[in-house]
Amino acid sequence: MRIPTSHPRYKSLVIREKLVEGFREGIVVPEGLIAHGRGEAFDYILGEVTRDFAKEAERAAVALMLLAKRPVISVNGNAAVLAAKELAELSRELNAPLEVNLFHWSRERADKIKNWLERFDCEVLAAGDAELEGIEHSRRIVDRRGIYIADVVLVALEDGDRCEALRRTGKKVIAIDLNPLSRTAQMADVSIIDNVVRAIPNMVEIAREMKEFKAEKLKEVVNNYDNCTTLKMAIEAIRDYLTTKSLQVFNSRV
Ligand code: PTJ
Repeated sequence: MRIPTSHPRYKSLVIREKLVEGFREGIVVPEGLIAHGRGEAFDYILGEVTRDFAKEAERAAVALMLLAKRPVISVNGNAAVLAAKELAELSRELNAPLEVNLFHWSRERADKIKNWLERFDCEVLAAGDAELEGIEHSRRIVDRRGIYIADVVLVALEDGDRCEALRRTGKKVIAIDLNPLSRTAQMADVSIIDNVVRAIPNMVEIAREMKEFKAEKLKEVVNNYDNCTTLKMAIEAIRDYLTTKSLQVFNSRV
């Protein structure tokens, strides 16, 4: 479908169209379209911009990935469709492979997503030859060379269960999730309350800058970061955005 650039919700409609195409290609699952709707609603009441607390979290996340011995970027269907090129760029900048990890797993779908990502010149793991303990659903299926042995994992549109399971095995988890109230955001070590379409390109830029930093400086960024503050600020940002909007509506009555 052709969306006129003059449409006030142009960007949002283009993203929806990408997801629908991804669904037709068998990359996005129908549940992914529902999950996107929830994300859109949170983005709306965050003002559809990267807030300062999200930028701070993105900086802490990049520093943590650069300090890691075996960082991995976990990619599901939605993330693959929304930011494939940028995920590949981030993977190269951080020297961290992408790994296809799915809630709705099938060999065919995992391979399809691997091929989709590989078009952008990056290493993609998808062997599904190991299992994480303590998870019953398909997200337990991981790659022996990737998430299984990783010390830091970046996840997007994740579920709380796996976030918890990853942390139990001693891994640090960075989550991109627009909902500051989700179990994932509450469980992660670093919660990036931002849209994946903004967060990943921001992280590519930050990685280019921070790659030059010495380890001490990276550690300082990580140590100065407090995830509870991020979550508090995100919830307050939503509250303040809604208060401002309600006053605007009230003051504009005729
Ligand atoms: O591709 P699969 O098989 O792994 O399945 C992926 C889905 C998305 C279906 C699966 O991970 C799922 O059910 O996710 P949830 O539990 O609905 O969680 C999705 C979370 O991501 C919600 O908290 C949304 O607010 C958030 N979200 C949705 N779209 C975005 C987002 N966060 C950041 N950027 C987005 N574009």
